[in-house]
Amino acid sequence: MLTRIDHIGIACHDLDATVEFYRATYGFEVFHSEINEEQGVREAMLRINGTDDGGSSYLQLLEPIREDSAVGKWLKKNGEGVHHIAFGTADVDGDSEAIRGKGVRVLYDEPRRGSMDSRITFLHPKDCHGVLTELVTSAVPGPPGG
Ligand code: CMX
Ligand code: CO
Repeated sequence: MLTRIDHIGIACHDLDATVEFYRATYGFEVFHSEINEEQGVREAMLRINGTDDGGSSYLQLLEPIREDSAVGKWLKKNGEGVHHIAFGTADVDGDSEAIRGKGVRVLYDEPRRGSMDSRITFLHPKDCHGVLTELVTSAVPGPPGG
Protein backbone atom coordinates (compact mmCIF):
# COMPACT_ATOMS: atom_id res chain seq x y z
CA MET A 1 0.00 0.00 0.00
CA LEU A 2 1.32 3.42 -0.93
CA THR A 3 1.11 5.49 2.26
CA ARG A 4 2.77 8.82 1.58
CA ILE A 5 4.56 11.11 -0.82
CA ASP A 6 8.15 10.09 -0.04
CA HIS A 7 9.70 12.80 -2.19
CA ILE A 8 9.48 15.03 -5.22
CA GLY A 9 12.53 14.79 -7.46
CA ILE A 10 13.75 18.09 -8.93
CA ALA A 11 16.41 18.23 -11.66
CA CYS A 12 18.93 21.06 -11.50
CA HIS A 13 22.14 22.11 -13.22
CA ASP A 14 23.98 23.18 -10.06
CA LEU A 15 23.18 21.27 -6.87
CA ASP A 16 25.00 23.64 -4.51
CA ALA A 17 23.23 26.71 -5.90
CA THR A 18 19.86 24.97 -5.77
CA VAL A 19 20.41 23.79 -2.18
CA GLU A 20 21.28 27.37 -1.28
CA PHE A 21 18.06 28.64 -2.93
CA TYR A 22 15.93 26.25 -0.85
CA ARG A 23 17.83 27.20 2.32
CA ALA A 24 17.74 30.96 1.80
CA THR A 25 14.16 31.10 0.50
CA TYR A 26 12.35 28.54 2.66
CA GLY A 27 14.79 27.58 5.43
CA PHE A 28 15.00 23.91 4.31
CA GLU A 29 18.30 22.27 5.32
CA VAL A 30 20.10 19.31 3.75
CA PHE A 31 19.17 16.14 5.65
CA HIS A 32 21.37 13.84 3.57
CA SER A 33 23.49 14.03 0.41
CA GLU A 34 25.23 11.42 -1.69
CA ILE A 35 26.39 10.43 -5.15
CA ASN A 36 24.44 7.54 -6.67
CA GLU A 37 26.69 6.25 -9.44
CA GLU A 38 24.14 3.79 -10.80
CA GLN A 39 21.48 6.50 -11.17
CA GLY A 40 24.07 9.00 -12.45
CA VAL A 41 23.25 11.74 -9.92
CA ARG A 42 24.63 13.87 -7.14
CA GLU A 43 21.71 14.50 -4.83
CA ALA A 44 20.53 16.25 -1.70
CA MET A 45 17.50 15.25 0.36
CA LEU A 46 15.73 18.11 2.15
CA ARG A 47 13.41 16.73 4.84
CA ILE A 48 10.07 18.54 4.82
CA ASN A 49 8.11 16.58 7.43
CA GLY A 50 7.85 13.28 9.27
CA THR A 51 4.79 11.11 8.70
CA ASP A 52 2.77 8.86 11.00
CA ASP A 53 3.92 5.67 9.24
CA GLY A 54 7.46 6.30 10.46
CA GLY A 55 8.66 7.64 7.12
CA SER A 56 9.32 11.17 5.99
CA SER A 57 8.66 13.42 3.04
CA TYR A 58 11.54 15.07 1.22
CA LEU A 59 12.51 17.18 -1.72
CA GLN A 60 15.20 15.34 -3.70
CA LEU A 61 17.44 17.76 -5.60
CA LEU A 62 19.26 16.01 -8.45
CA GLU A 63 22.28 17.11 -10.49
CA PRO A 64 23.42 14.74 -13.22
CA ILE A 65 26.99 13.42 -13.08
CA ARG A 66 26.73 12.14 -16.67
CA GLU A 67 25.04 13.71 -19.68
CA ASP A 68 23.63 10.32 -20.75
CA SER A 69 21.97 9.64 -17.37
CA ALA A 70 18.18 9.81 -16.98
CA VAL A 71 18.40 13.23 -15.32
CA GLY A 72 21.10 14.49 -17.71
CA LYS A 73 18.98 13.63 -20.76
CA TRP A 74 15.86 15.08 -19.21
CA LEU A 75 17.58 18.36 -18.23
CA LYS A 76 18.97 18.84 -21.70
CA LYS A 77 15.51 18.42 -23.20
CA ASN A 78 13.40 20.27 -20.60
CA GLY A 79 15.63 22.48 -18.48
CA GLU A 80 15.33 22.55 -14.71
CA GLY A 81 12.12 21.45 -12.99
CA VAL A 82 10.11 18.63 -11.44
CA HIS A 83 11.48 15.33 -12.76
CA HIS A 84 9.51 12.70 -10.82
CA ILE A 85 7.31 11.99 -7.83
CA ALA A 86 7.91 9.15 -5.39
CA PHE A 87 5.34 7.31 -3.27
CA GLY A 88 6.42 5.58 -0.06
CA THR A 89 5.42 2.01 0.75
CA ALA A 90 6.47 -0.62 3.28
CA ASP A 91 6.52 -3.19 0.42
CA VAL A 92 8.02 -1.95 -2.84
CA ASP A 93 8.31 -5.54 -4.12
CA GLY A 94 4.66 -6.40 -3.61
CA ASP A 95 3.29 -3.06 -4.71
CA SER A 96 5.39 -2.90 -7.88
CA GLU A 97 4.36 -6.44 -8.84
CA ALA A 98 0.70 -5.58 -8.26
CA ILE A 99 1.03 -2.47 -10.40
CA ARG A 100 2.88 -4.43 -13.11
CA GLY A 101 -0.09 -6.78 -13.10
CA LYS A 102 -2.31 -3.85 -14.02
CA GLY A 103 -0.34 -3.34 -17.23
CA VAL A 104 1.90 -0.46 -16.15
CA ARG A 105 5.55 -0.85 -17.16
CA VAL A 106 7.79 -1.20 -14.10
CA LEU A 107 11.30 -0.27 -15.22
CA TYR A 108 13.32 -2.66 -13.04
CA ASP A 109 12.93 -6.43 -12.57
CA GLU A 110 14.03 -6.00 -8.96
CA PRO A 111 14.09 -2.78 -6.89
CA ARG A 112 17.48 -1.05 -6.85
CA ARG A 113 19.34 0.99 -4.28
CA GLY A 114 18.06 4.54 -3.74
CA SER A 115 18.90 7.41 -1.44
CA MET A 116 19.81 6.47 2.14
CA ASP A 117 19.84 2.74 1.28
CA SER A 118 16.17 2.77 0.36
CA ARG A 119 14.90 0.31 -2.27
CA ILE A 120 13.39 1.95 -5.35
CA THR A 121 11.76 1.24 -8.67
CA PHE A 122 10.16 3.41 -11.35
CA LEU A 123 6.96 3.28 -13.43
CA HIS A 124 7.20 4.41 -17.04
CA PRO A 125 5.90 7.98 -17.43
CA LYS A 126 4.09 7.08 -20.67
CA ASP A 127 1.93 4.63 -18.66
CA CYS A 128 1.29 7.20 -15.89
CA HIS A 129 -0.20 10.15 -17.77
CA GLY A 130 3.20 11.78 -18.25
CA VAL A 131 4.50 11.48 -14.69
CA LEU A 132 7.68 9.49 -14.00
CA THR A 133 6.65 7.74 -10.78
CA GLU A 134 9.00 6.13 -8.25
CA LEU A 135 8.09 3.69 -5.49
CA VAL A 136 10.29 3.71 -2.37
CA THR A 137 10.73 1.52 0.68
CA SER A 138 12.92 3.24 3.27
CA ALA A 139 15.78 1.33 4.84
CA VAL A 140 14.90 -0.16 8.22
CA PRO A 141 17.46 1.13 10.74
CA GLY A 142 19.71 -1.70 11.83
CA PRO A 143 20.46 -2.66 15.46
CA PRO A 144 22.78 -0.28 17.32
CA GLY A 145 26.35 -0.90 16.21
CA GLY A 146 25.12 -3.40 13.59
N1 CMX B 1 8.82 12.70 -16.84
C1 CMX B 1 7.90 12.60 -17.82
N2 CMX B 1 8.18 12.12 -19.08
C2 CMX B 1 9.45 11.72 -19.29
C3 CMX B 1 10.45 11.79 -18.30
C4 CMX B 1 10.09 12.32 -17.02
N3 CMX B 1 10.99 12.43 -16.04
N4 CMX B 1 11.61 11.32 -18.82
C5 CMX B 1 11.34 10.98 -20.07
N5 CMX B 1 10.05 11.23 -20.37
C6 CMX B 1 9.39 11.03 -21.66
C7 CMX B 1 10.12 11.81 -22.73
O1 CMX B 1 9.66 13.13 -22.81
C8 CMX B 1 9.83 11.00 -23.98
O2 CMX B 1 8.56 11.34 -24.46
P1 CMX B 1 8.32 11.62 -26.06
O3 CMX B 1 8.67 10.29 -26.71
O4 CMX B 1 6.89 11.96 -26.12
O5 CMX B 1 9.28 12.72 -26.40
C9 CMX B 1 9.78 9.58 -23.46
O6 CMX B 1 9.51 9.67 -22.05
C10 CMX B 1 11.10 8.85 -23.66
O7 CMX B 1 12.10 9.67 -23.11
P2 CMX B 1 13.63 9.68 -23.53
O8 CMX B 1 14.12 11.07 -23.36
O9 CMX B 1 13.84 8.97 -24.82
O10 CMX B 1 14.29 8.88 -22.35
P3 CMX B 1 14.43 7.32 -22.12
O11 CMX B 1 13.29 6.56 -22.71
O12 CMX B 1 15.82 6.92 -22.44
O13 CMX B 1 14.29 7.31 -20.52
C11 CMX B 1 13.05 6.75 -18.61
C12 CMX B 1 13.09 7.61 -19.88
C13 CMX B 1 11.81 7.17 -17.81
C14 CMX B 1 12.97 5.28 -18.98
C15 CMX B 1 14.35 7.05 -17.80
O14 CMX B 1 14.39 8.42 -17.47
C16 CMX B 1 14.49 6.22 -16.55
O15 CMX B 1 14.90 5.08 -16.58
N6 CMX B 1 14.13 6.80 -15.37
C17 CMX B 1 14.24 6.10 -14.12
C18 CMX B 1 15.55 6.39 -13.39
C19 CMX B 1 15.70 7.82 -12.99
O16 CMX B 1 14.95 8.69 -13.38
N7 CMX B 1 16.77 8.07 -12.16
C20 CMX B 1 17.07 9.39 -11.65
C21 CMX B 1 16.43 9.64 -10.29
C22 CMX B 1 17.08 8.79 -9.22
C23 CMX B 1 16.34 8.81 -7.90
O17 CMX B 1 15.21 9.26 -7.82
O18 CMX B 1 16.95 8.38 -6.89
CO1 CO C 1 13.72 9.91 -6.50
